[in-house]
Amino acid sequence: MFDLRLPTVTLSLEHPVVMGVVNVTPDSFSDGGRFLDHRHAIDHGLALAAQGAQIVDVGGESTRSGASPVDTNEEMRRVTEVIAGLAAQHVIVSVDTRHAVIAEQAVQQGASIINDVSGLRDRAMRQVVARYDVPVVIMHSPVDNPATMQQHAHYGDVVADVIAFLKHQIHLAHQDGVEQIIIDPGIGFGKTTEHNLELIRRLEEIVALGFPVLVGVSRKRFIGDITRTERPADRLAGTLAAHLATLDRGARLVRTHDVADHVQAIRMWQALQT
Ligand code: HH2
Repeated sequence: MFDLRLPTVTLSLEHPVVMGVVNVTPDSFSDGGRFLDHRHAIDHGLALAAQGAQIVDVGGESTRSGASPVDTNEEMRRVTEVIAGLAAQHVIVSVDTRHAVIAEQAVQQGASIINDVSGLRDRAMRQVVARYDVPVVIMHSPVDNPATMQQHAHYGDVVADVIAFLKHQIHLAHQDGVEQIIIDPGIGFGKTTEHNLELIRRLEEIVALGFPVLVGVSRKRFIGDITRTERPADRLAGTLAAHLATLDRGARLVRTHDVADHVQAIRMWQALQT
């Protein structure tokens, strides 16, 4: 059974864990601009925790394809106070960042998990994770900068390629002393609709690597494509169907904007497990 050893508590992954999303950005694809105000972002994070999010993921840079990169000072300004405010209320916070300086500052402010959508490519990031001994999410993306990722949606066998990447990054992480690793196939990151479906269909192959698996499909474009739903906020039903399929295949954590609905669906899903 997996447990995450966090600086203040141990988080069990025996039952599925819901990670709620707070994007402190003007341009995130589904909630951009809603939580730029720090007080508002903290209140939203507290509301997600009250709804049953066991982790609140705070990000200051949109990873949307084509999003403009954010200067690290600006990213720092966006997330620091929000992380500190949530941690002060005993919320377990992960920081969604590709930058070692932000990760370090975030951990000092009370974040207890680092969520790196560039898959720990940066050695400085691996060193921060090792130094503070916090769990890290290693997510697959074909390139470290999401701005250009859709130009790199080319794979032989997408599942095999994602597994090869994850294995390599796990190896580098271990070499640098990183101990607690969560892996993530990076749904929507440099992938077509068919790639995303294939990764979910064959998620067991990723689960078989032996690390807890996190999946985040929340409101993403491929759900819009499959269900013909244009507005991201209208994609909850499709999101839930996909997330429950990932739990069936062994995922331990799901990352979502819609926490209350996920908590309800997962309770039902759990009652049906034998
Ligand atoms: N997806 C997004 C951002 N961070 N982290 C992990 N580990 N896995 C994911 O699938 C993932 C992630 C993209 O979603 P969102 O935060 O809603 O949008 P944006 O990047 O535009 O802020």
